[in-house]
Amino acid sequence: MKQIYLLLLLVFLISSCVNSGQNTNDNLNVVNITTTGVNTNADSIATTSYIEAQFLPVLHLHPDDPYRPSTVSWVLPRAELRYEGNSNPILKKGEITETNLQQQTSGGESSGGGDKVTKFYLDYPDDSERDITRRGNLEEFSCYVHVTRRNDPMEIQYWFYYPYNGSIAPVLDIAHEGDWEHITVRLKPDRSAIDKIYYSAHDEQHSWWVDAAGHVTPEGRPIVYSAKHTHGSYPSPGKWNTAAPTVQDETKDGGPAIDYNAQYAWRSLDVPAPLFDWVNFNGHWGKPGAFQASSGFPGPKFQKEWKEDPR
Ligand SMILES: [Ca+2]
Repeated sequence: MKQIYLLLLLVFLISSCVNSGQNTNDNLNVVNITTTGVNTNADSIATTSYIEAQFLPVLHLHPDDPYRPSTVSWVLPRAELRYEGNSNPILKKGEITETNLQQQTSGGESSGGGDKVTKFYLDYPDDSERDITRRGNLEEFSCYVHVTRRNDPMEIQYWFYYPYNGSIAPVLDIAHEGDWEHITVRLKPDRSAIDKIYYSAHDEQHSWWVDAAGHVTPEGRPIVYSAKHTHGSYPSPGKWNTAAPTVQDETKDGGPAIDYNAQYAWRSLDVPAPLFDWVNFNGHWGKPGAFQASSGFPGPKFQKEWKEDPR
């Protein structure tokens, strides 16, 4: 059976590429993973990758949302790295790489590692490309995978990266750059199918564990609806209350749908590899706003759900 897993993994790795085929560095990186042989848990990387690949989501985007997802590798060269209070960027547009993003120092802080969110932040310069960057790129996208629980039961997160979160609030502007969203699947004890899906929308009061029945594809993969502008994850089309009394999220059929399995567009964040060094970036993925909801979010590893979703 192990040989089958390894063979399947090899097939995945050979065919793994961001769907435009432009991201050759990612491909090289993934191939390297197979040779490191890192095994930090009871399951081998091959086994874990095999399981992760069984439950890749299908993401339904809102037909009227101008702000689409993309990949980290597409966005980083379009951004600059700044530190709150400094007038000059730490790294200018075109200088950021997946590795150097988390190797900078300023204000007595390092931009990588630890468990504290720092004052570093990514910003899209105010030039002719900013609006293009904010709108994402459906030609190049990926979801990022992280195992939060190995056993009893196994839980796997699938993270989506959107360069920009539009505003839905009529009064309070919650638009911000750097929008990270996720779902989590809880597998049945034999790991053959999904038991429940955690749809993370906004706060814990507006995020839910939902029985998988009715919310999976015929192959048993999770179906996710992304809300217009906010990109909160929901189980179906509709309107959804938020923490703000008169403000609702909306999900809708009729927009583009991303099948992350069909596109072979996914990456594990749990395997050490240079082109995923960015996961250790401890700053914000967008510039600070007037308040938390209007500021760029920290990356997945620096959000509290990274350790475990509410249960
Ligand atoms: Ca959001």
